Amino acid sequence: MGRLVVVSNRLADPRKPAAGGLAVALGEVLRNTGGLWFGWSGAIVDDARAAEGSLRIQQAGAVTLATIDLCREDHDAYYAGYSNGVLWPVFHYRLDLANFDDHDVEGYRRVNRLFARQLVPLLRPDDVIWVHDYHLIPLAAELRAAGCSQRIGFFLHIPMPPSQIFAAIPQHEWLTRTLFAYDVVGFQSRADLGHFAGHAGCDAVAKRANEHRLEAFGRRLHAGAFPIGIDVDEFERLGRGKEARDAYVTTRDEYARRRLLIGVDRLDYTKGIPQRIRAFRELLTHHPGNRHSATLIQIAAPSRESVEAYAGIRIELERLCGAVNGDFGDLDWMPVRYIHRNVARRRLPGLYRAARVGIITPLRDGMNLVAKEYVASQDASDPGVLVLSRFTGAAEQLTEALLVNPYDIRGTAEALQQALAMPLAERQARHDALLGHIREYDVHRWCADFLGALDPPLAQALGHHARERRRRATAPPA
Ligand code: ADQ
Repeated sequence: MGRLVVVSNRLADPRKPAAGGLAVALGEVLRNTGGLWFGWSGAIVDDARAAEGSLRIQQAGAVTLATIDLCREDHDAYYAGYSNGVLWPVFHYRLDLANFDDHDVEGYRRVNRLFARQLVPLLRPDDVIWVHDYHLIPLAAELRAAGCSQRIGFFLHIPMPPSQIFAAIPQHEWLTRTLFAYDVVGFQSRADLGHFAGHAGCDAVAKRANEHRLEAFGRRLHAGAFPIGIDVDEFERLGRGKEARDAYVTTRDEYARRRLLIGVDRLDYTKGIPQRIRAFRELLTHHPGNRHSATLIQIAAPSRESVEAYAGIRIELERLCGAVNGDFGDLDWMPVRYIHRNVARRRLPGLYRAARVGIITPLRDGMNLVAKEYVASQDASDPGVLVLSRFTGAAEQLTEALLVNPYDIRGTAEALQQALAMPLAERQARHDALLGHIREYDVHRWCADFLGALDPPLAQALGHHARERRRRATAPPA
């Protein structure tokens, strides 16, 4: 069995629970292959020469973590500039927020080349390389230029926009060409896959051998939809833990006379948080029976505060929440609790469980794992209702949620009313179906399916490990 090498912009120590399901799942595969995880350390150093000599290798159990630093100029152009100032907005259909600057794309190329240069000496001939997300689209092309012939896969965590939007990026032809240096390219949804196949047809004049095989630039590519999931077992375990139970009891008792709605996001303009607050306001306006009762807890973790397009959203949100509380609140009832902070992962299941409605309404989202975490945290005998934007990758699977158009404020408010009034039997039936999808497409299935497409022998061996793990977990004590 070959060794798995994961490359992503940032790393998470897979031993720490705060790392989340993705790191836990990748950590498990990496542990089983004695794998390597390579990425940026998060540190910014003064000059390029210091960055060049900054490779640090650490052992986290059986997993090797290798990181490099970036110099200020590269960081600003690669991370804040091209990745989060061009690719993130355009891939989320926000051409109005994209800041096309030739200077940034040079930095993006430089850092991808630096990643390749630093990674190559660490590679073994039978390694299988899995690259993650929009920061590293051209990495395989750089690795190939450096002589790598290993299997290389790429997974895009964010949406793939339709060709007419993607083509607005001045370097779209180059980006498409570099994607053909991979052996497998994975997307979150069938819609994303369709957009990519359509675009490759235009840009690369790719031939489509079958549903998943594209040919261009003398290379063959397997393109597929691999919807990411959560580690349901891990999340249920967290839910049984002390911190989650405390969070549940405290929240339930504090809001005993209220009906809670919850939103949990990074504070990002793609997450539709202002529209959500407006929809909640509309609910209170048109369904006054909810006043003194419905309470929205909106947790929005600080995110990418150095990127220009993020500056306004915090102020807008504070203003909107303040206006709802000022116009509708009373001495004993505050309609919106807005918390601009990260909540400890161990407490999240308790908060989700205490809320009658999970309101997840991004304007555009690759998948959205909060929606899945909300469902997995519910009490099956008295579950809450998921109100989900139809513009998330999750909506392709979670069709038993109340699907809404987040731009339609009145329509979203009506869905909130429907959720708050939903009879128990309907809540149970919907929850049961949703949990079924979430279990079937969990993060382990995502890993296994992607690696199955990239390197079948590796996936087979890992499948064996996973079966063993499940057998040991369910076996009665000797
Ligand atoms: P994100 O945009 O970060 O990820 P999402 O999938 O919603 O979005 O959340 C990822 C994780 O962050 C979840 O486990 C969630 O619990 C946690 N999180 C979010 N807000 C939090 C908060 N305020 N406090 C504590 N934890 C919080 C990108 C894509 C998504 C895709 C993921 C995975 O944008 O579409 O689902 O990658 O592929």
